[in-house]
Amino acid sequence: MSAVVTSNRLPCGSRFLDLSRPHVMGILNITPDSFSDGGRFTQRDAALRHAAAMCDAGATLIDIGGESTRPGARHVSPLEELERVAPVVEAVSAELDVIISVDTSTPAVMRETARLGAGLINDVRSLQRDGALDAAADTGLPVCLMHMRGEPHNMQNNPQYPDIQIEVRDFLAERIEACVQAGISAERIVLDPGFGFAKTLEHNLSLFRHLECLHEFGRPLLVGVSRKSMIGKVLGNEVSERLYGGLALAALAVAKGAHIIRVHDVAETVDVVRMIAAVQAAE
Ligand code: 9MG
Repeated sequence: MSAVVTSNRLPCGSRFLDLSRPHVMGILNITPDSFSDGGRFTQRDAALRHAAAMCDAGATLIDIGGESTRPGARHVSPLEELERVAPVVEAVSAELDVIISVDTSTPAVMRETARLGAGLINDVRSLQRDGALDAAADTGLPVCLMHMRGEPHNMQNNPQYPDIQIEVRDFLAERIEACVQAGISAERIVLDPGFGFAKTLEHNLSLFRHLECLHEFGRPLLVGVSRKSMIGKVLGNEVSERLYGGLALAALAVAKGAHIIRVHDVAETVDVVRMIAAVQAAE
């Protein structure tokens, strides 16, 4: 059982997300070197195969992104982002029974992918780009609002807050209010503290420890920590060695009432989430 939200059904375009249990969201990054050095169709087909494998492994959402949010990533124009993401959204929507989340801050990408079958907008910039609030409102889709200060290229330049819990809570409250003013009802909002975005290790650990505080908004929580540096900093390991650390955090997040866990390693995380859900459902 996940933490209390106002309704147990989140409408996501033509599908619903059942919030009475936790879900795993598989990550599908579409960058030129993600899948192959072949042509556009080759890349689309490889992306579709990867999405299908994640669905088979138990993902109920697939997060498709064409603009990397890693520090130092190259800026991608709206057209380039759309050319990366749109064919994959279209193919996944046609072929797979899954909720498509689009990882974007770009209004044109929100509008076009909604038309092609996306069910959720996942914006790490919380709809702060010009035109993003209106675009998201027009799609009618739910939106994931995430805490971040600055931009991915400078967000890790010595982030400081008097109190990280208050910082994240006040930021999300302000973005919820901006959404409501723009015509996006609170019932369409998912919240995310933004692990690894403009935060030190201490910020990340403290936020995680007090994750329950975010239930005060009564909205579903999304947690993304898969393979992130907070795991590497604690365990002293490389990206390729962070599976167990990520599973520990996934388990903790679900135990603290998170509704959506965004991961690369879907099969392993689904086992963790299902096992916890079984215990939570017991008498
Ligand atoms: C796109 N992306 C990368 N990390 C993320 C996280 O932690 N949360 C969300 N919502 N999106 C993320």
